[in-house]
Amino acid sequence: MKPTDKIYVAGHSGLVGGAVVRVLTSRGFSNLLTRSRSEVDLRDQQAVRDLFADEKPELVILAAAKVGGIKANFDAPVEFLVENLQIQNNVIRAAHEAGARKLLFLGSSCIYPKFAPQPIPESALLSGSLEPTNEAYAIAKIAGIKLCQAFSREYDANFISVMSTNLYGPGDDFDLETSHVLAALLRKAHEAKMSGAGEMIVWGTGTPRREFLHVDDLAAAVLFLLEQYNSSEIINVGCGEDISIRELAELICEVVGFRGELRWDRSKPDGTPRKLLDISRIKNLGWKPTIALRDGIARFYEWFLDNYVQSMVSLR
Ligand code: GFB
Repeated sequence: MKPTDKIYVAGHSGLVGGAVVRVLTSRGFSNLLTRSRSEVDLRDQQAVRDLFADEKPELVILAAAKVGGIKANFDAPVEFLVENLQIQNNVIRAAHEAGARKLLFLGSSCIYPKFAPQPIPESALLSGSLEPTNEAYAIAKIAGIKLCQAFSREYDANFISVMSTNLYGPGDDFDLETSHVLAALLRKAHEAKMSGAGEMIVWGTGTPRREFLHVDDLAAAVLFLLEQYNSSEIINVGCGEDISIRELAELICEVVGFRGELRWDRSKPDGTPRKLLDISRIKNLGWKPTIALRDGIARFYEWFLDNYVQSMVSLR
């Protein structure tokens, strides 16, 4: 890759796309192509075709997707399925038609079966039934993987698919209806501390286990794979360790400084019992995560105070 390569980051204003833009910029890539949703709606096939025909990016990072936590996924399966299929079908096809040299498609650990062996190897794909709470999103992402693989086989395209574990970090969603667990609990713990509440509500039973990767680590892995990985076989990216939701809630309370009780809302779903990725494939290539969970949460809390809390204050 050259610093002058034209790289289109689809979804640059999201959690992953934002981190990818930061890492590319910091490593000297100066020819980045980005478009906001109001400029180009990626669900619109003609708009996407026109963008690629006009701009002809050499490299494409497909980080645009409709995403959300367990509740958002469960409440809106139609939108999660249809919008993700539209976005990825449009972008992947247009990238091929416009002659992109390489495309990197971002998937998620929820593509694997609910009861996959742990840690989950890439070979577990399509070996069992999916977790129902995020089946629609998972089916869309599996279709994206298969489309990239089809382009590789039929047209010799260098389209790779990267499966990331649960992410957190700057640019995360803090809306309690749609967010993922880590951002939700950070906000809840902060608000409970500030209001002097005696307890904070956490969904489910606390027993599910999840693996959390700081989005800056994922972005570094994306750049690493863009430079080094040229296989149509999917590849996992995670931190290699998981933690129960109870342990996560306790850790967040400690970092934030909330000393009240946790109250479990068992009417909310637990989702899949465990989701830990086997990251030996990417480790063997020479990549490893650098941000430990406690440090990552502390950094993320600082970002939350400087950005999210500040923006709320200025709205008042
Ligand atoms: O992060 P999360 O929403 O999604 O929830 P998944 C993880 C676990 O945290 C579940 C529990 O067991 C939740 O019940 N949890 C506890 C909470 N308190 C909260 C809370 O306040 N908010 C939220 N959101 N969860 C998503 C998928 O699954 O993971 C997506 O739905 C995607 O498709 C994403 O794959 C990475 O880890 O269960």
